[in-house]
Amino acid sequence: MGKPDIAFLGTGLMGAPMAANLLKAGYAVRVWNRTAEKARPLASSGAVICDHPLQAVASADVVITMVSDGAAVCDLLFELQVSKAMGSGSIFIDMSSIKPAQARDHAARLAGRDIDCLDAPVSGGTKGAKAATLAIMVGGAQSAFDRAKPVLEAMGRPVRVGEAGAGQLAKLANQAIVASTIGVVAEAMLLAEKGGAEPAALRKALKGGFADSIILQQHGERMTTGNFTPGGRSATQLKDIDNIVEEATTLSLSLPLTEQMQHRYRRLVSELDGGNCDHSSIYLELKDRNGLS
Ligand code: NA7
Repeated sequence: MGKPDIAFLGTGLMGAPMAANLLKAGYAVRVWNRTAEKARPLASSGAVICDHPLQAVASADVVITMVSDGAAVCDLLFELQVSKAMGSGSIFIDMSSIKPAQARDHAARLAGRDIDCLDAPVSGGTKGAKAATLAIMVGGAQSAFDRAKPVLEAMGRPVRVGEAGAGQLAKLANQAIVASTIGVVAEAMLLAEKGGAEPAALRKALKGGFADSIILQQHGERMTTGNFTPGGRSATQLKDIDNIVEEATTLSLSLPLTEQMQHRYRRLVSELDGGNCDHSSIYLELKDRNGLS
């Protein structure tokens, strides 16, 4: 069998480079985005730009969504009738970050339709999306994963972590680590800066040690240079933290570090106007709480 035809719905910060990598890997890709101008640049890479999601989905073997949240995915699937337009035997892959319960609900609603369903959220930001090195956490049947794996591998490194919803659960675990790590990297950078150490040299000195991480190197640099152009938006980080805390409550768990980061990201987004800044801008919230501009 040849390469499957792909419909890609949602070409925002992450979706656009992911769709570009599918095109680069030789897939035929039809794209749709709610705000049409964000999809248009993909035409030069060979994408067919569609005016309506159903136009993209009609003849697709694989439908991928990469939109803001569970409500947007649900709207596409069941209000705009994407699920009805999908053919028998096709695969639906939601790569958005949504609640595990929503992913399980979508899988259950598609189950009677002979459509394979995977939740496959990602980590790695726009850098990973462009480089096709995303961590892809997948929930769903093994057979569906096996079918979808070559497509996912064009965007990064897919690993199946369990049945429907497990990909989203893995993403919440990922975001708990990301949120708290960004928070503590911000504290380390501010401590060093205020105390008179050179921040770039500090990052170099810590490289390869126990405290080293992609977050220290990438987001630490952003904090030093003040570059908060979004790779991942603070508003998106807050959505994920809200979902972590909700899931933890369902599981009767208390997650104190995450709960503190929830409070701080909420403050950054609602009081300091940081929603559209990169999530490393929690550094600005830290400076603000220390009375530093
Ligand atoms: P962006 O750049 O904010 O992109 C969000 C995308 O979702 C963008 O294409 C939006 O279209 C689209 N969107 C939002 N709401 C809807 C509805 N209701 N219907 C259809 N499309 C919608 O975010 P990222 O690319 O960084 O993140 C995407 C996902 O990955 C998200 O789940 C993150 O948590 C991780 P627009 O261009 O605004 O018209």
